[in-house]
Amino acid sequence: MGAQESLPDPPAQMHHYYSKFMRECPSGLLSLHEFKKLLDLQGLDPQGDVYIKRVFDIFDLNQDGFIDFLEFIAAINLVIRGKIDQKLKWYFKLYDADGNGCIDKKELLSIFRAIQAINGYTNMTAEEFTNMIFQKIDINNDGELTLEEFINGVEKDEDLMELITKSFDLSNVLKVIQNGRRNSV
Ligand SMILES: [Ca+2]
Ligand SMILES: [Ca+2]
Ligand SMILES: [Ca+2]
Repeated sequence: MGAQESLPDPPAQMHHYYSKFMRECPSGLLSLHEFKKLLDLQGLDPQGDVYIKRVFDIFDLNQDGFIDFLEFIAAINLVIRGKIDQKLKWYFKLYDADGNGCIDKKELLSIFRAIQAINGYTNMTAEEFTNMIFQKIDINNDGELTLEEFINGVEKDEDLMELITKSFDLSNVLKVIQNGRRNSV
C-alpha cells in the first residue's frame, strides 16, 4: 500500500545497502564485536551480552561466527518487509534458547532478565512478566509455549505485541543501518 513505492528499485537498494555495509564493515564480515559496536551495545553486563550473542547467532544464518552481506540483507528484509508472522517467528527463535521448538518459563525468564539488564527500567519484574505471558497465551496450560500458541497469543494482544517488539527492537537495527552508528569511535 504505497509504502513500498517510495523505496528505490531492488538493484539500487541493494547497492545502497552494500555501500553502507562496506563502510561500517570494510572486511565484509561483521563480527560479534562489530555488531555490538554498530548497535551501540558495548559494555553490557554478562546477561545482556549472552542475549546479544543470541541475536547475533540468529542473524548469522550459516553459523560461521560472522554476519556477511547476504545475511545482512536477510536481516534487512525481515525488518523492512517481514510480515508480522515472520517477525514473531524470529522472536520465537530468539526466546527458544535450547531450540527444542517450545519456549518454557525458564527460557522466557532468562530472556526478560537480559532485556532488563540492557534496557534497565521496567515496571514489572521478570517473574511477573513471565507469569503474565504464560497466563495469557499458554492455552493448554502445559508450561510451554509452542510456535502456534506464541504467534496466535501475541497477535491477539496489543500490549503483548508491544512488549515482545521492545524486547529486541528490530526497527532500531534499521535506524542504525540507515544512519550509521550514533557516534563513531
Ligand atoms: Ca555467517
Ligand atoms: Ca526451548
Ligand atoms: Ca502450551
